[in-house]
Amino acid sequence: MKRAGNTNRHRTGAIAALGLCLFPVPVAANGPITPAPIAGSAAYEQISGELYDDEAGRFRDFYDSLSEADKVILAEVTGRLGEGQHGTFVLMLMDMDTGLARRMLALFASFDSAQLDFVAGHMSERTYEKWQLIPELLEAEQEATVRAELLGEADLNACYADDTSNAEIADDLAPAQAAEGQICSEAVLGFRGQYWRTPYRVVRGVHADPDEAHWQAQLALHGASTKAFHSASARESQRKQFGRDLHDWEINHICGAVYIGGRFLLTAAHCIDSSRDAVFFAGRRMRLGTQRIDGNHNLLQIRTVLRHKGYDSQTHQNDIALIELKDTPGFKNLTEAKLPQSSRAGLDNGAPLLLTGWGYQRATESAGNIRAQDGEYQERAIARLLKGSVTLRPDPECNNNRNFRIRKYRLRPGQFCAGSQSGIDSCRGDSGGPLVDRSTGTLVGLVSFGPGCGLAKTPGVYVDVGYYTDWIVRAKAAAGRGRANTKYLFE
Ligand code: 4AZ
Repeated sequence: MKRAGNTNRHRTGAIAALGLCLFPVPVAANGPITPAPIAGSAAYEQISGELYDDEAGRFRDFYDSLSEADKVILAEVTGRLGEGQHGTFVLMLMDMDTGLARRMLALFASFDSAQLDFVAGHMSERTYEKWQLIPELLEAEQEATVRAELLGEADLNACYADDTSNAEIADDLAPAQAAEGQICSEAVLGFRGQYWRTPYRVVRGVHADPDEAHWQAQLALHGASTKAFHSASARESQRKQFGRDLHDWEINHICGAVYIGGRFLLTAAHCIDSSRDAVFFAGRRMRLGTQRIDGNHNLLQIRTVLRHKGYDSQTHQNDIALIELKDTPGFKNLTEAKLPQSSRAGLDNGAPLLLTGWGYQRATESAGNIRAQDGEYQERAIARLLKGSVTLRPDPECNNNRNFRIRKYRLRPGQFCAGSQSGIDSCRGDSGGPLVDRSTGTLVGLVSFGPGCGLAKTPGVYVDVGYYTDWIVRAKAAAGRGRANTKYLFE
């Protein structure tokens, strides 16, 4: 019988530790007694059944050395693993240094049953090689850190993979947030990259440099009128959807947006919900001049919104809205994106474009599906802005693309598609955000929709901002004439 992924499991020197007693053994007057494994103990039988004879002998000694509490934990963990993995789990423990094995069991003992379901559930989807990343992390980090990483609750942005200074964006952050900018340990990076496979962002993007894309803005929920999104029942459904409790700042993320100068921004029409004006204006803010969304910094009030009257939620045509702020923003790290003069900013197919956003990061067949293609949960949003490079694609490439055709998607006037060979793509939560021609700082597109995200050879669909040049000019003029705290449809 082949055990699930148990190659390379013997590490030199590790087995020698087994001769030692791992845990206190009850001592009787006439010397140590070794209690036999609980007769009929389902876990013990199950584990032994997956071991070769020599391993089963070692396991018996190991099991005898465990405290009753540790036996319970061992049963709790292995009971949640898959067939063939029970034996592998104890082999991993037995191959470890005794102190580390004790810490492993203590770590698992610290989880409640829902957390154990989560952690063991993910382990059961992974092979022994991936499990090895857990003790490696435990050797390098405090238990609290390992807990957070295993539970998928770690703040992915509390430390960074590179050593680039975060000084520019740190200016805009509360001191507590600015102080977080540390470099991740190798163990943490290895764990995230190999166990969670989350080095890719936007979909397959990387963190934006601190000095770029300063036109990027965010439409966020804010304040008391957003309470419904934070209620116990909302949290419960978020837990079901995302597999964990979300941070408030993640819940508050709605969409991307682009600063175009003065008091104005553009976003996607589908980002503007139909809530009553009083609710909308009290509970929405624009965040500008920062690449981080995990805090209450850089939030400005909205004065009016002009949503394109021709927006069609079926075809996604005219997916554009103009946002007017109450005040002109004065942030240091703010650059306006230039508006294009013509359709597609006059660029040829193949032109490279800079995509940025805080949205979903995993490839998925449907952006409405919280589970990614690999079965993992999506992160609802990422705290620090991500970027990727895509190129402008010819229309027929998308109209003939299988993933477009099976969904009956066709490009309409005012839309274009853009993608990358390596599968860099926008996804849910990036909507309304920019595609910019880096060489000129010209806004070319707004993230709109697409067939899934990051699917092989499948571009995403963008609003052709140049197609709406006239609409934007007229909308800006009309916004000034509109009443404050009012959303308008504008043709
Ligand atoms: C969305 O749901 C979405 N891959 C945005 C962009 C893309 C797909 C979906 C493009 O907001």
